[in-house]
Amino acid sequence: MATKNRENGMLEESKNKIKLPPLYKVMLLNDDFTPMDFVVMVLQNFFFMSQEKATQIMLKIHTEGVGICGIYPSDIATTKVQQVNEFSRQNQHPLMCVMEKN
Ligand code: NFA
Repeated sequence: MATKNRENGMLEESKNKIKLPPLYKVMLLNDDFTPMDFVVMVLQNFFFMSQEKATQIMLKIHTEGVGICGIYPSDIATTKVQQVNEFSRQNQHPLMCVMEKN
């Protein structure tokens, strides 16, 4: 609610509101060539998933075409996408990591 500041009469619309940063979904896309084990390794090493969780998400991507790896602020999401894509290219796999506003 807009209230008036006692000292200077300014409106204090946002004084007590906590501003949350915009969040981005970081996702992996399915392809026909990247080995399943490599995707599981990426999910464990870059997104800190257990073997079980990583396998579950990898199979979801494999069957549905896309899966969410995590949800992060812009700078962290951007870094994850760059690191995963660079790692995939270094290993000659076409795996694609993308981000999308949540
Ligand atoms: N579809 C890939 C295969 O059959 C596995 C895969 C899963 C690739 C998830 C990319 C993402 N080898």
